[in-house]
Amino acid sequence: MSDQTQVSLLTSLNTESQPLQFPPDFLWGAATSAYQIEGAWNEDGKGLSIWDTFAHQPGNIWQNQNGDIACDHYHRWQEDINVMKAMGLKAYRFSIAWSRIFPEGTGRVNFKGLDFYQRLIDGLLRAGIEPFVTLYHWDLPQALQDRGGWPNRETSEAFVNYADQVSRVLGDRVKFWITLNEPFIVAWLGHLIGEHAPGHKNQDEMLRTAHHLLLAHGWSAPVIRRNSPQANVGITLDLVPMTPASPRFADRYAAWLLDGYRNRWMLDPLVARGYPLDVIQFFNYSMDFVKPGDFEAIAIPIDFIGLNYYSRQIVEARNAEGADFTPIPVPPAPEAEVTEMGWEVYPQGLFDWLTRLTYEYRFPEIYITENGAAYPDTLIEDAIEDTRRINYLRAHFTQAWRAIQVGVPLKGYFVWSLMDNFEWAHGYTKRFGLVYVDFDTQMRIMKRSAHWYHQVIASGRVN
Ligand code: GCO
Repeated sequence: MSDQTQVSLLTSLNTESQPLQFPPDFLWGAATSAYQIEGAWNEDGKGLSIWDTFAHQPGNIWQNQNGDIACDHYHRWQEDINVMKAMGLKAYRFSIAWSRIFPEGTGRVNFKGLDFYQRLIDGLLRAGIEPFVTLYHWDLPQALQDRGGWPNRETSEAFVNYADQVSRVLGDRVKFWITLNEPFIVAWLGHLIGEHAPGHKNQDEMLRTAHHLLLAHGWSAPVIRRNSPQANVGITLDLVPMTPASPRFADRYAAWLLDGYRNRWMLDPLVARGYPLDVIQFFNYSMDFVKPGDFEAIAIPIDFIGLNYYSRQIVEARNAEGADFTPIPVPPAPEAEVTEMGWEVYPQGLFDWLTRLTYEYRFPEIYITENGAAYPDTLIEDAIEDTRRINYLRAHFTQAWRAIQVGVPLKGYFVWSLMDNFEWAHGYTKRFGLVYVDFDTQMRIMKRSAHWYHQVIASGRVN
């Protein structure tokens, strides 16, 4: 099918009348990350990560909660695989805690840490569940932070060393590798806003962090491929559609700038476009950290892009009349439907990103590596009737299906999250899980949405 035909299909699809049947080999899954579920923060030789440090500092997390125990997945992984089996998951995305493998960030390997992931991966494979491994989901070893963290270019080298060690040991069994999860969030929330570890507020650190993360990605991809012959290597980005608050030029331009700041800043270097010039000029960034050869390294072709999609952002210019185009985020309209995070439910944005990643950026394959919603679930007589989550997922699955119809190479979909967990600065207050976790007893209960998802997976059909 030509691009022309596909694009004209964009407008002619009538989703009402067709059964939403997904391809038989579509990888339906669910996702988690190490710090959010594992607990066992100081067991079996694990070193400290920046999230251990950050969460232990009073005032950073809601009610000073932390991930010391979290879902106790480190001890309950077998039970958790059983839950995945009960749900019929075909794939499971999780992350590896770098400081379990390298307690000091580099140097000595802690084999007990690696053993945990070997057991988990072997267990998944026995259950017929494809492991999707994320190497970095925000928990930098504290020892590397002490040496300057991501703003220090040597951290990218340390990451390559870590990726090398892990892919050597797990590379025979793991076919899907995600180098980084949401590098923009690490740079922005961690180094400019200070809401995430390490809690810094410095624009220069933000830019250096983003660059060194991308370098870590680009440098490690060939190493992973060497160690893991069947490897599919990708990177996961959180992408946000920017909607201008009005059709005025100023608002459209502000939305485009924010798209550059938040989305293109990560996407463009990956496809050999370098950093977006409009953003560099508008914010007057100093780019002295870019060295010869960096862009070539970052633009190494990837096998897939991972898309984390939750919501959109409405944007206006600070002063349209005065030609101050500084992008200002606008809250959702009062009548808009929002999740418990305050995020607008906007399924159309998923379709828009899937088509943009395909037709503008030309990524060969796409996985939705996170999509889901937090709602205040209540346990009533051993059941959780989370109808709103089902509606949220159904609406987004529908957009994914539409995208496949117009030629988007979407290969799989991971719901965030497998189970309720530690939602970063919000602690345990936001429940994203398909599975309910009682954090006092560690009991797991499949929510109604998990049963519904089971049906979707079994039939390959959304209804
Ligand atoms: C992210 C992280 C997750 C979050 C989820 C909900 O993508 O931000 O991967 O760890 O928990 O997105 O906020």
